[in-house]
Amino acid sequence: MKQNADMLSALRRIVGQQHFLTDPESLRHYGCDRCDLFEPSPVAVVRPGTTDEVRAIVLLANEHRQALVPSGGRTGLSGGATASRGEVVVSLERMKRILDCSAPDGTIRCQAGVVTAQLQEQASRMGLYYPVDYAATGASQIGGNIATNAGGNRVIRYGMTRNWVAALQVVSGDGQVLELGRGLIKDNSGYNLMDLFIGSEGTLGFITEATMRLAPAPAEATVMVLGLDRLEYLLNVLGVFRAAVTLNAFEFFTESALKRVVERHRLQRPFADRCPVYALIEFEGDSERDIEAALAAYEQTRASGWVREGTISQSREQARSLWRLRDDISDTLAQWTPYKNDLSVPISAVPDFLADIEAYVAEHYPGFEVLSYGHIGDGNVHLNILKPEGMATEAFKAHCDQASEGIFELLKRYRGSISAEHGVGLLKKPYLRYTRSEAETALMRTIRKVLDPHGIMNPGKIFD
Ligand code: 2HG
Ligand code: ZN
Repeated sequence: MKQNADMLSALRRIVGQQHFLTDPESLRHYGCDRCDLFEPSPVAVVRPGTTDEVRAIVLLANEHRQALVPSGGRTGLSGGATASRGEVVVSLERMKRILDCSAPDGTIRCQAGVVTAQLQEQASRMGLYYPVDYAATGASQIGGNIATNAGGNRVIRYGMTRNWVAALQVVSGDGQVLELGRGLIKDNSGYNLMDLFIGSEGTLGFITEATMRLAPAPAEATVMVLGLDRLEYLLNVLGVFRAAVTLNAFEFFTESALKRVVERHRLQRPFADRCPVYALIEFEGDSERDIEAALAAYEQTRASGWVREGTISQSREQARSLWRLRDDISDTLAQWTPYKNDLSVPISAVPDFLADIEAYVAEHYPGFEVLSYGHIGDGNVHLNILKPEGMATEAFKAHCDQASEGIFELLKRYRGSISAEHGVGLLKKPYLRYTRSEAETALMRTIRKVLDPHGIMNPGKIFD
């Protein structure tokens, strides 16, 4: 007990009284991410202001074998930033300075606590573009984006966060400050250690600074929402549009998801017709020629019987409103404590996979409301199971955990992933074996041990 008290006072000295928090409200607030299925119970929260302070925290934690949970915007959905076992939460939110902008290199160097939207705004002030985009960019932080290799809405065009990281400064679990990558386009001088930290979910160390690459600013975008009768038609529609326009995004959602979003936010439906499935398409360009090409594609999908109805944005404002129908789904569903599956399969397998999932869900979730939506253009489906009213969270989770095994068996057949973009965290840890072999997990364990010999970095996340 004394040792614990000594450790806590030493932590307080490192960050200063003001940034050492133990009040119940802060412990709750910083103790979890957007996955509601685990109870937060950290012992303290610290908010370092410099890399040196982060390093001092790591050294102290090693000495006392104290578990640390790195904390960014906590918008994650797999419990990766949850502290449920007496950990110390280390929030990077004070480290939010943009350090350097280089137009010739097309990069921004910033601290880990910079909010994604702030990075996007800075890029646009430079006449450039940071393309990783999703509903939570107003709250998520760059360090967290990198630690979870965030994806989102425009992956079919721009790829995941990994593609945009040019260099990192990290404090590894054994307390070394490492500068990884030099921001060079070409650098074949040995193993890429930087890449190891991308998607490592805080298990190898703290990301304290990042140099992010930027893309050329794209032309204005146009958005369409189409109504379909069957999930299986989505891929046919994707094929037609991919050939006709430059796609930025190809998303889908079901009527059950749309209905809840429209009711909750009093949004306008895209058109009067209710269809079982909708596709949201964003393509680059808004010239007459671009629109003509998109409308020709639309006519083709209608003539083929794949699309019943559609609408197209005629202003930035309209494009934004259509995006809300998709982007507001996750937030809308939060009130039902959803159990989330974030699945991906090869694009070619999407139609068969969706049909199998539909049948599986009908059989194994009778009486549950199951909604699907996501980034179907890159093979990613977000399957959300809503908790029935009155059912205890534990019982609900247990049922879903059990039913998930069957979904993952299906996934395995398609060589898919149990976590497309949300990470493994606590939620998907029991299922890692469906995606990673024993040999791979053993190797990951060895790497973790080298960088974090005393197991202080986010223990219990990804694998034990
Ligand atoms: C999205 O695409 C996010 O909206 C959240 O990845 C997905 O809540 C979800 O299941
Ligand atoms: Zn998503």
